[in-house]
Amino acid sequence: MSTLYDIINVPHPSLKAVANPIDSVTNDIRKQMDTMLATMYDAPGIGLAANQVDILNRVLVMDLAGTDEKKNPICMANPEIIYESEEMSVMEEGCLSIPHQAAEVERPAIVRVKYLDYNGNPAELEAEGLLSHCVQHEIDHLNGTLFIDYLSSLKRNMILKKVEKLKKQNLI
Ligand code: GNR
Ligand code: NI
Repeated sequence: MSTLYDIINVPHPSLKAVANPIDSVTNDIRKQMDTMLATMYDAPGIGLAANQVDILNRVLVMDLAGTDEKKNPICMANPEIIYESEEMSVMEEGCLSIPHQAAEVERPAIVRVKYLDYNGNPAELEAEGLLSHCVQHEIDHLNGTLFIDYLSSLKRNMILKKVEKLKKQNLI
């Protein structure tokens, strides 16, 4: 039986915290990545950052494969954006920590990310489309930023109120 983490929701303070770099990808970090992947698949979602499971280290996981496709897990420690295109892209985003809410977010269309992989080896990923939005969304989490922080305060507060209402109705 594999254990899962609990995903925290707004307004938990860990979602606003800046996560700490890891020294190296140890067996414990690999275990954390495995449990984060299981938690993400269970949710289900296409990405998960450590802050969302109340762990403040710079670890994220992603998998954009569809439910009927072969799994394609991507694990990153200490990710850094080393290139972003001037061209921008707008896409509807959601977040497991802001359940049942979505909004259009504008981000650099293409990014290149440097990170340590599951085996602790340096790696780079160039991403466009949904993967680009996802990896930027996850790195934002590690920096205490949520997609609603890019919206007007009016839209952000509407979303936060809707989440509170769903909680009160026990729908989350
Ligand atoms: O499952 C998720 N879908 C998604 C869609 C568009 C842009 C980003 C994402 S990430 C999100 C899961 C999540 O909250 N990751 O932090
Ligand atoms: Ni999110």
